[in-house]
Amino acid sequence: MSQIRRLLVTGGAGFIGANFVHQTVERFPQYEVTVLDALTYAGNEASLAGVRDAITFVHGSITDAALVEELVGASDAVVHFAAESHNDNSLADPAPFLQTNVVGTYTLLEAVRRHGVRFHHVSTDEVYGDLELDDPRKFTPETPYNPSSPYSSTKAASDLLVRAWVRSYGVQATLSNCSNNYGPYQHVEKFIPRQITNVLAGRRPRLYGAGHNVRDWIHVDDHNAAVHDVLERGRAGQTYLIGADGEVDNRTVLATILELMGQPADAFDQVTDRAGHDLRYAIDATKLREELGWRPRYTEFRDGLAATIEWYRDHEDWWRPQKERVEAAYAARGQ
Ligand code: NAD
Ligand code: TDX
Repeated sequence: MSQIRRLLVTGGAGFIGANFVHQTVERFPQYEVTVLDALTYAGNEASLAGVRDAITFVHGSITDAALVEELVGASDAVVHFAAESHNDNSLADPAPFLQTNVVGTYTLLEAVRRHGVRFHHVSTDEVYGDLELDDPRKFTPETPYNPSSPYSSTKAASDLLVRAWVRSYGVQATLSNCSNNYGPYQHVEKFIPRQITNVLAGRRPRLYGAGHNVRDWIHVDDHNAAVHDVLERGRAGQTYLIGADGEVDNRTVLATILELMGQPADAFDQVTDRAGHDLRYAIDATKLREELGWRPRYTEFRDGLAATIEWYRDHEDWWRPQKERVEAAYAARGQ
């Protein structure tokens, strides 16, 4: 049984973090949850509506050492989601990615080191670079790091900081590297919500290049259930890869969205490809499954996607305020 009672969640107003807070309040009511979030363009307090009374919300940055010191000192464990998370933004301006992903993670590590607090670092499969379409291999915890973008290289840097703090200072940390998430509360800049809200707003969906790129989709609730498993039962210093065998190419994802939303199959535009666009990600989650007994609940991507479409249909008030600004920024880049 875990000794954790006071849980600090960084980035809890973002997509995965907010879903994590909802799941935690529901499944683990014994935790006292504090969220630390800077409420950047990607953070939205409305994503915590419904659980707001069950948690403490602190508006602030993980790069604020004094604030982090105080909050970590009052916690038994930290689950670290906060990041600049969008590849396209990192190509346009890498600076905030260095500050939040690298300096912010460093700031948290120094605080957990001083206070002897358990740390879980949430990361991405993108640290491993990409695979050829016909490569039979998937990413494993032993795959060498080879990140492509400013985003993924700063996430790789943050992972390496965590590993070094484990080895050099004995920090009690675990890491997880997950594949592409989908589900409620995902920002409209990301692929799936962008296309769903384009259709809902009467705009044409936008596919980068030929759309042959493959992502390994996992429902956000399955990701977060795995994070809880690692937090409760993972071994300190270990890396767990999280994925649900959900490889689908972008063209097929878009075709499924169009079909589920009653649109013609050709009702989309092909636009300028992403610079350095990773071709394929694929996760081997054997360690997570065998060591911690984790299993995904969303095994039919089409069903999860249909539920996600319904969520965006029902929550226009949540996504609409972001939509125009995001599309204007894409349009300026020819995307
Ligand atoms: P997101 O962009 O939706 O949310 C990020 C949150 O962090 C926002 O609420 C934002 O306000 C907050 N934040 C940003 N800078 C901050 C700072 N300096 N201090 C405090 N808060 C700050 O991101 P997401 O998609 O929910 O991703 C969460 C984490 O999961 C990230 O670490 C990301 O690398 C990782 N991850 C994401 C995916 C995915 O598919 N989205 C997959 C694997 C791993
Ligand atoms: O309009 C679009 N059209 C398009 O074809 C957008 C926004 C994306 N794409 C493509 C690019 C990718 O091949 O769709 C794929 C998915 O794109 P994103 O949603 O931007 O995700 P990705 O770059 O794969 O990264 C995501 O998964 C790993 C998250 O944003 C990261 O935070 C996470 O680490």
